[in-house]
Order: sequence, then structure tokens, then C-alpha cells
Amino acid sequence: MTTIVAIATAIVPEHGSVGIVKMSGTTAVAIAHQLFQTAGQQVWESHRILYGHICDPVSAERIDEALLLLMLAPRSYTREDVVEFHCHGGMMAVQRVLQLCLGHGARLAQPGEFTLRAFLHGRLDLTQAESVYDLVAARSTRAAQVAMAGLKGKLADPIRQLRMDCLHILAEVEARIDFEDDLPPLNLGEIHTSLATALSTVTTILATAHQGQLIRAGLKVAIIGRPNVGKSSLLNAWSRSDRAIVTDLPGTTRDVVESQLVVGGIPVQVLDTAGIRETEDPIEKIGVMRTQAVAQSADLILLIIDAQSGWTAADESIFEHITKEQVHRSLILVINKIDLVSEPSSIWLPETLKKTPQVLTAAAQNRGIHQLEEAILATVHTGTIQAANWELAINQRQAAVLQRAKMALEQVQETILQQLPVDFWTIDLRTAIQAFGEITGEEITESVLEHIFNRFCIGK
Ligand SMILES: Nc1nc2c(ncn2[C@@H]2O[C@H](COP(=O)(O)OP(=O)(O)OP(=O)(O)O)[C@@H](O)[C@H]2O)c(=O)[nH]1
Ligand SMILES: [Mg+2]
Repeated sequence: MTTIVAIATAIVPEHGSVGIVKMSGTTAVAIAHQLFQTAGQQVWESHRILYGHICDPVSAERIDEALLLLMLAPRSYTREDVVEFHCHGGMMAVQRVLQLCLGHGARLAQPGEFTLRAFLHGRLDLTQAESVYDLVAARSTRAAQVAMAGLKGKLADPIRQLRMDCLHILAEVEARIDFEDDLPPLNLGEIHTSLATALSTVTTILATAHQGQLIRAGLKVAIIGRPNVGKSSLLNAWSRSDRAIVTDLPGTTRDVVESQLVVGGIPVQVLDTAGIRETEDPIEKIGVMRTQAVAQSADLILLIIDAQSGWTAADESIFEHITKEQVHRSLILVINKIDLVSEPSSIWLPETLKKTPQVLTAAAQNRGIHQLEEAILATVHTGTIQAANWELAINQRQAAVLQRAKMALEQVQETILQQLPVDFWTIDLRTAIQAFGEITGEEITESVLEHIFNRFCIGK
């Protein structure tokens, strides 16, 4: 395969002490020999680091003082010869080294092409390759742990087993089609048990899709309410920062203020918004419009009210507005400033809010944050996640394919039940086998590969 090259580290001016240029392919070592001058007697051996200078062979200019790491096939990420130049960080050194490699026969790698080669050479299966992407994209410890579990084969192993089990049933069935007279009849009881077990495994794995979506995409939470109820104070207390300006003047927040948090392993984007009210102030007006846009795009809305003033007509109108447009969205009622009232739990609330989860807080005193997080987790998890499943969390592609496998297996069960001829079984069994193969990559089309690897960054 042609030699590919890319900058493997982030390129940021004035930042990053080290930048890595990575090359993989049959001519990688030869190109490195042309560009890298080692000092003294250093041996070009696999898994060794050499010290020297990267020089332009034409102008003899020294481009950088660097380390060179050699990983010869097949003991490398791509299973090809891999060379890494560990240069000085920042913008220039790595870009100039990249240009030199390109000028000496390497071509710029496509996004994810190193990992694609690792997959094509059998070093990783498809679930592991997707886990590599997940690990790089992880925004919480939990997401990173799930990615590492995938990298270890925690998803591939059961899927491969399912495929083997279906192949076994298919072989039994096909043997009956070809050599009906020479073989004992099919053991229907055994097949029934195998199918039921397979279906139960598929259903268990499918149930992790919801948590997969949560830990990958995260949750967008909007703090909404009247001016001065303590929305910004809540953001600050929650993020343990002074991120948002807090004053006792209603209409303090004009723009959307964002903070990134992690709640129970889920990355959460919290958005503090301008308090909603009728206003003539042109800046505040824009702020209120932005609040409405944020409320519409959020996965979860925290509607904040002031414990002292209780449920007001203005709260009612905001609530109506939110629920009118967001019937499907989750809502939590946060009763703030409970330090100012003696009986916060006896605050009157309309009947329509009786089913909405409620949390009592005193944001200015950092009280109630833990309960708020618990209420959020309870809302997003409602019955769909068992803690035991946390280790594994399939992505949307895997869920869609697995759903196809599930339907096919159910169809096989139905076919047996209706006592249809065995030829009928094979069609659905093959569909299930094909689906399992698409998850691990044993059966795959070019467009699926493109879809998966195009999401990667260049250099991975
Ligand atoms: N006693 C008490 N005061 C609070 C509490 N939370 C916020 N406050 C006070 O309420 C006032 C308004 O707080 P903010 O956080 O700015 O309110 P907001 O909802 O962001 O207001 P706008 O940005 O104007 O919409 C400030 O003086 C806060 O110190 C609380 O739990 N208890
Ligand atoms: Mg505010």
C-alpha cells in the first residue's frame, strides 16, 4: 500500500511541546532515511527511538531537532512499517516535516486511514476501530472506560459468538436440505433454545444503545425561568465557578452562558439563559429570543422558580410556552431560594405540574445540587439502564444493524412455529449472520467503511 503521512497531534500556535508526524507504508523507512540524520552510531531497529535532525535533502537546511520512532511491520498500529517523527510542537515544525514527507513520495492520509489500515490488516475488528474513535472523542471518564471496553473486544466477543451460533444452526438446516435422507431429523428443541438464547443476548446488548447515545452525544440542559429567580446562581453553584454574572437586578443575563459538566458519566452542556419577560430593552429582547431558541433545542429543561414568590402568573406562562412546544422533552421544576421560606415543600403548584420531578435548591448557598443531579439521572435513565450494563454501550450504527438481526431471528422463530419448510429458515438466518458480520466487520461494504472512518480525524 502507498505510504501515507499525517500530523498526528493537534496543531495549536504556541501550544503543545511535542508534535508528531506519522508515516505508514512500504516506503516509510526509506523516506525517513532520506530526511533524518542521526548523530553518532545509532541502529535503525524496530521499536527504537533515534535522536537526530530532520533535514531538507535538497537545501540541506535543518528543519528540526527531533526523535524518530521506528515500528516495523507487523508490530505496528497499521501492521505496516510505521515511522514517527517527534518534533517540536506548535505550528511550523510539524507542517514543514509533513511537507518534506509529501515531497519525498508519501501522500496525505485520509481521515482515519491509519485505523482503516489497522482494520484491513486484521489488527482491529470494526467494533474496536469504532472504539478508537470513541476514546478520542470521549468527554467523560465513563465514555473513555466504555471505549476501552470496546477496544478490549467486549462487544466483538459476544457478537462473534452470536454469529457462530447462527452459522451452526444454518449448517444443520442446510445439511437437511442437501442430504435429507441420510441424516436424523433436526433437533427442534435444541434449535429453539439456541434461538431464544441468541435473542435474549441481542436484546440485552440493544438495551445499551440508550446509554451509548447519552455518553457519546451528552445532554443539553437549559436553565429557564423568570428574571432574578437564581438561574445564573444555579449555573455557578453547579459548575463551582463564577461563570455567569449574578446581581440582584432582574435582567442581568443577556446572552446564553454555557458550562460543560459531567453528571454520572454523562457529559452535560448546561446553558444559563436570560430571564423570560416582556421587555422594551432591545438587548434584553434579543436575550429572551435566544432563551427561547435554547429551550427548543435542549434535551432537558430546568424550570426555575423563586420559593419566596411561589408559582406566579409569569411562571405559568413560561411553563405553558415550554410544554406547548416541547411535549416530548424532559422537564424538572427547580424551586430555588428555599433558604428564604420556612416550608418550601408546601409551596402551591398547579395540578399540571404534579407529575414533574421537583428539586429544592438554595443556589446562593450551593444547596440542592446533588439532588438536582440525581433528578436529572433519574429522568434520563428511566428504567432503561441497569448499572451492570455500563461497561458496554453500542453506538447508533451498531444498534440499527443489531435491530435488523433481532427481527431476522424473530422471523426464524415464527417460521419454525408455522412449520414452514426449512428453506424458509435459511433466508432469515443468513440476514442475522450478515448483520452480526457487519458489526464486527467480517462482512462489510465500502460505503459502511467510508461512513465509519470519515468521522475520524486525519492522523488517527
Ligand atoms: N437568598 C437567596 N438568594 C439567591 C439564591 N439564588 C440566587 N439568589 C440571589 O438572587 C439574585 C438573582 O440571582 P441571579 O442568579 O442573577 O438570577 P437570574 O435568574 O440569573 O436572573 P437574570 O439573569 O436576571 O434572569 C441575586 O442577588 C442572587 O444572589 C438563593 O438560593 N437564595
Ligand atoms: Mg442570570
